[in-house]
Amino acid sequence: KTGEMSGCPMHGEGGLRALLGRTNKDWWPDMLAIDILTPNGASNPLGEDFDYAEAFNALDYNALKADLTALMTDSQPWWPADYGHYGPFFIRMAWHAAGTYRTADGRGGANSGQQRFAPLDSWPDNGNLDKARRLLWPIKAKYGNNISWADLFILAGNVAIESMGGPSFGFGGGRADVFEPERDIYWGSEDKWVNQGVQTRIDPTKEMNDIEGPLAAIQMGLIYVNPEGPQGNPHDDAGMARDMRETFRRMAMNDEEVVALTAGGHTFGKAHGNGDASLLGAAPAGGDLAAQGFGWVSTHESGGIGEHTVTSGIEGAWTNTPDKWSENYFRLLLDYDYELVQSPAGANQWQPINQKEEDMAPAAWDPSIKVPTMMTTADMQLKRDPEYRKISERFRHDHEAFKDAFARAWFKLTHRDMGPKARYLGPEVPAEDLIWQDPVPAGTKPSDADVAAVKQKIADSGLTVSQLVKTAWASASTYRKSDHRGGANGARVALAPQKDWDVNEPAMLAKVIDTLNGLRGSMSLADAIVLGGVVALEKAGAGNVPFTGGRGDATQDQTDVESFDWLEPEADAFRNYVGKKKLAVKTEEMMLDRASLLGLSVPEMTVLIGGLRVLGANHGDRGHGHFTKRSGQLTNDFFVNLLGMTNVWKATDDTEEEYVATDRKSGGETWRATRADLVFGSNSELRAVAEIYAQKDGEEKFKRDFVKAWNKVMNADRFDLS
Ligand code: HEB
Repeated sequence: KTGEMSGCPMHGEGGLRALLGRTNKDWWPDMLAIDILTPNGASNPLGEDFDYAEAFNALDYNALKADLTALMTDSQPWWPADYGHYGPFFIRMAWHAAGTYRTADGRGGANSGQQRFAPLDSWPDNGNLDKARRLLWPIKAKYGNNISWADLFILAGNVAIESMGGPSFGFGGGRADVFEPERDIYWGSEDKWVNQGVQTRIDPTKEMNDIEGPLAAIQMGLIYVNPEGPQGNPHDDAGMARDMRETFRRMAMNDEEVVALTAGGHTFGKAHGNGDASLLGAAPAGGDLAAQGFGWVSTHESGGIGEHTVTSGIEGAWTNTPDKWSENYFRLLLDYDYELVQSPAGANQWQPINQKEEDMAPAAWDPSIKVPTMMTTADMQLKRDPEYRKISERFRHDHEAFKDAFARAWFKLTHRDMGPKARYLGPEVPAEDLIWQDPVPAGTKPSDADVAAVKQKIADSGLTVSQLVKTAWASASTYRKSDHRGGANGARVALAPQKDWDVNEPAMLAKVIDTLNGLRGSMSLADAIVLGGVVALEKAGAGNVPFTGGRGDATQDQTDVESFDWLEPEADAFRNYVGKKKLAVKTEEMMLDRASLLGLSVPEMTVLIGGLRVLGANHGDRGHGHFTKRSGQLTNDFFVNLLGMTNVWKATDDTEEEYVATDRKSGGETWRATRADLVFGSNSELRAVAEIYAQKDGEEKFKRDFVKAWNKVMNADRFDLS
């Protein structure tokens, strides 16, 4: 029902499925290819020296909040405020900015201001939020680099809630903007968006009754679910509740959080569908030059603004007091029976039967007119689904509990992708530690003497280079830059669930941890694990390897096991580990994915793979890619042996996961390899980098680069440094 999307979706077969699914070029073939000028994020006009934390700390925070508060009721003729208050609109903007987060890979979310770019700026579910961002522009312009768009979106949502009397749990700044669409995120492979025909990701008639990982929305172009019901069917209550549970679960929200967030959010504002959706023009990314980035421009007589706005196509407010925090959402939901009606735009929605005049909402454009309130099919599940209903009843009778649950869930929703609390900035950061922040107690920096002593003990402990390298890698490599979770700090590799992950070789890991615990003295286990890596690399001939101590150790109580389950790698090319589950993407694509989450460049990824192979870091000590006769020595043998013409490679079977090499002359077997090994010989770009390391003059560079990249991974989560 939303405005038609412009551009032509990919038709026919043969579209690139691969890691990235549909890209902006697929949706908008005419889109200007700015990216030819901006390899590797070089589009940032602020430059490398710009330190957002410093800029934010210099911000006049209270003045900004006061300006935002004033903006809420400063209605503009080009996009008039419903009820004279933009608050609800900004809440929806903030929630949609944050709501793209998915816990499977930590990508999406509000932390880089992605709502400004395609495809998100043009998703049907983000309809008309271009106007919300434009309303904020004078404030962004005024405060400049002291506030990022990404922070401004969330802060505007907070101020909106506060200015309408709603509860707040706090705000942490620190979301630095990027200046281009994130290219590493998979939004799905479908060739249709939600409004172009029915394609739902949970189809109960199909065997795979599950949304493809890592996605969290039910259809392309939606933040979560279809508000009208699964595939638009308003009568499928069970399906609607299932879709809500599953999509919210994928962003780490439980039943109580779903109820609190949805009810709290829909206490405010209205849905827009008073008109003909077919009159809407292209979404921003496909818009005419003259539209200047505005999308969904209507050819309706009034310009399709104010009274005639069409966004979702659903029409009406949820409560009789849509510009104030209140208890009315649950009261209206639970006290009335509802009947199915259609909005003027033809959308399915639910209307109270025999609604009393005082329970009706003021018309958004004229408070003297009373109109019936409504509920979407999704809202109706808070009453119809037995589990959601229990929570709704409880919240209705305990308003304080509802307020607290909403405030906390909103804070989590909007800060979930920011990583540890150490990254939060500003005067409104809540003191309380929250389990989803993965708290790690502050560590103490060990003295040089302690470091030297523990180093010696590790060297004498009998632990091998391979064991120490694998353990340090297991500890640090869970880090993902997408939501800043994971990493070596906290030593969670020694706790459930990580200690039991197959990829970590639990028995070997337990032995190493035990030994390190026995010799580390007052040094944290997290530091000792990383120091173990240093000892191993130096033993392997890496020269001096830097070490920065000061990590803390987390306890099991500080670790949300279920939420760490999501961090388990399904494959780890760096340890040549291919999980038991057959994946839809290729092993080498999984390698790119992990390298991208670790924030590695192509040379960094290449040098790490080559080095880890010869150090013997393979899972289960399998011999694949171990192209060396000097195991445990940090040499460039992997690259030398891979690029020479001595070997002829052949897949061992038609799964094409394992390859065997024979000597071109003798015909005897020489090496075995996985796809993650051979791709450095077959892909021309990776080969070009591998050549640099295989060259005679590349040996020293190889060692230097390896140590640097290794160190980067070990320190990836050290937000306490710098
Ligand atoms: Fe919401 C609005 C759906 C959740 C907040 N929503 C809305 C609409 C719809 C919806 C359809 C309308 C749009 C237009 O304008 O048309 N939601 C929905 C769903 C869900 C939700 C389906 C899931 C279940 N929300 C939510 C949350 C939040 C919210 C979570 C927060 C917290 N919303 C909101 C608001 C609004 C909305 C505030 C209003 C806006 C205005 O007023 O503008």
